[in-house]
Amino acid sequence: MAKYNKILVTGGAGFIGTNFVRYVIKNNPDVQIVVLDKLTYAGNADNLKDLDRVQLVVGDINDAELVDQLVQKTQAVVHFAAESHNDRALHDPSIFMQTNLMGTFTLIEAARQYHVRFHHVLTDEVYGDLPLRPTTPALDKFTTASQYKPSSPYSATKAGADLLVRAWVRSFDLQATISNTSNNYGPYQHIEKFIPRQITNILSGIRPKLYGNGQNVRDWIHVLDHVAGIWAILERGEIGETYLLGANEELNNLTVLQMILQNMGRDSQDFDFVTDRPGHDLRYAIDATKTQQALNWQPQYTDFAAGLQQTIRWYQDHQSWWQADKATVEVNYAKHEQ
Ligand code: NAD
Ligand code: TDX
Repeated sequence: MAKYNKILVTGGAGFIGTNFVRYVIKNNPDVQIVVLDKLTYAGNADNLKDLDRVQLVVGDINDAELVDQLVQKTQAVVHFAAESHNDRALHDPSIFMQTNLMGTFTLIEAARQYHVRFHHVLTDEVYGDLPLRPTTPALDKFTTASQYKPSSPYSATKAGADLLVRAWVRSFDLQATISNTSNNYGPYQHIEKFIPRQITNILSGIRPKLYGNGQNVRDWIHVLDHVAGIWAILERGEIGETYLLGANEELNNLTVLQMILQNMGRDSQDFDFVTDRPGHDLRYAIDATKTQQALNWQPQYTDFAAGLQQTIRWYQDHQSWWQADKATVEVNYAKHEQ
């Protein structure tokens, strides 16, 4: 029996939300899920249409009346809904303020009123970045002791939203847990993001695009390990605690791109260097030891090359899922890339 069997999932039609809903429904026959999703460019109702015990409510987390109605009928809220792409935030941050900050405020107000468990899905980007070559142990990996020091408009809104959650825990006894996770990869990720963008570029006859010198490092975790971690937190996490989820897979962007090229039978030099992202964070790395010990959670997708290969195959096999968006995504990128 699951601890919570009526769950409200915000942003459940996006990348990680979809994988979470599919994982929970598959493994828990007693759980019913309501998804609240605005279906922005990043949400896709088709991701969920084959699932029983899932109801999709198309709406905005800023709609306080709708949020109130849904939260009072649930036992737990898992909050994924966000504007999630750094490049978009750099060109138009306003919607990030509205969705990430005000939307989270709307949800926690309802969760505290109805004494509903709340889980906040966060990113390691709230900690800012780490140097490429750490000079002290404190600069080696993020831990729960690291300070929030966001460097981009996106991560600043996520950090701000989390400061609200933490204040609501302290001041109003909000029954919340928090997870900070590193870069996810896997099926259903929007093709604006690094890995699916490059895979779909190659499938579309477009040369992959690498920002700056390609030396920036990301710490990759398979999305199914991430969602299993969130489920472990819901089931066994302590109220008020923050859990770091990561899989010890630090790689620079050039290496990841060359793995994709090689896997898809292309020359390793078959890509373009383009304009760097302004303020581009150098390196992220998560120390998940505490979470592994506290929750008995371990990443299962420990072979990144194999996970990447499965992801490439997913985009090859699901061309109708992404093809209609490809031209628009690339036209938008072309406005700023040289
Ligand atoms: P995504 O962009 O793929 O999906 C976001 C979903 O939220 C979409 O379905 C969208 O329609 C919905 N949404 C947006 N605004 C909304 C609103 N106002 N009301 C209701 N729904 C709305 O994002 P993702 O990559 O799945 O990320 C999910 C969460 O995980 C985000 O909070 C993100 O900050 C966090 N996160 C992402 C990563 C990553 O690597 N992708 C890593 C760590 C944490
Ligand atoms: O075309 C590209 N070329 C490139 O070199 C793109 C789209 C990205 N990059 C680089 C920038 C980053 O160093 O690849 C790296 C990964 O980029 P993104 O996929 O945009 O991810 P990132 O900015 O690291 O943020 C992601 O992880 C943390 C998610 O988008 C966030 O939602 C999450 O919080």
